[in-house]
Amino acid sequence: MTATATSPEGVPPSGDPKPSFDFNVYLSSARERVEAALDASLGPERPESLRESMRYSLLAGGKRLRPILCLAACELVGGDAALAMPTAVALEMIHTMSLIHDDLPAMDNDDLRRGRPTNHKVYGDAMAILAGDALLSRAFEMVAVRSEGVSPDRLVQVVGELALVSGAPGLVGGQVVDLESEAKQVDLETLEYIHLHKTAALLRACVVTGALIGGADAQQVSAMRTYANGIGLAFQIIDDILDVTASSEVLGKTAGKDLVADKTTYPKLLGLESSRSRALELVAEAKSVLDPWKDKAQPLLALADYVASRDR
Ligand code: GRG
Repeated sequence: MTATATSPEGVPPSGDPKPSFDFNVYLSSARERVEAALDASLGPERPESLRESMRYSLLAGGKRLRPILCLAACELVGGDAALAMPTAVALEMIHTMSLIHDDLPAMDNDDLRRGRPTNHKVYGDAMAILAGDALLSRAFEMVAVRSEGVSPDRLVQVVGELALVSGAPGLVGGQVVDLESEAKQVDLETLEYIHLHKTAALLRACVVTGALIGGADAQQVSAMRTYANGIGLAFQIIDDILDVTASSEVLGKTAGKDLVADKTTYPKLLGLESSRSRALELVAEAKSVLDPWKDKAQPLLALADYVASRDR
């Protein structure tokens, strides 16, 4: 046998077998770390009723896709995910506040979220608005005050990303166009505008901030933006599909709402099958920007597939 020969199992005698990546193990371990950090993230907010309302929604479960994307992007570029955890928590806080406000009677008027009654159903509209406000402020505190070991210039960039995504250029802008489009037939361009702002923008902020904290250069940050736009739109297409194909029980939120509200959705504009193909196409495009990272990209590659194949 020569020095370069492989064993019958195909493993080079000189090296260890390359450990195979197990996405389920990765996901449950990342979720566990995120849940612990979220649990520890709320300080002694007073009054107690505000704290209870904030905790009710923040710790209500959810897939935790956004914080996990942030941690994965940080590791992709060679950073220490622990340094990105306060930002990962901040992103989940922004996401949760947007869900609380989205569910309010003045917006989407929903009773069910993450398998439980919505925040305003339990605590009332005023408290739900205030809990959302407090979570948004706490998100910025997590980054600006509670991040250790990250250089101030990187943190300023992260704060900038969070400000952009939570304002008119991001979630709020998308929500406004969505509200203004109610009961109207909108074209694909408007639909994409809504989803790029309501959904993709926050996913983009997750990978961009994670990469920034991990020390990414401008080219790597730009790759993260492209990746997130693809998975963000795909995420929303799958959301639209699940709204018509899954039950409220499985989704943990009211199914069939788009049909009842006569909303324009991807399945309505393209049909179910073309919507599915479009989502797969977007995910494939998103994954292709990760090519330069080879095996290091396995978590983000698998997260992109997860977005396309999720059932809730
Ligand atoms: C941020 C200041 C500020 C205001 C928010 C209400 C609003 C303005 C925007 C609405 C944003 C919104 C609710 C977008 C929908 C995004 C979406 C598809 C949510 C579902 O995400 P999942 O499936 O949920 O990841 P889980 O529960 O798993 O976290």
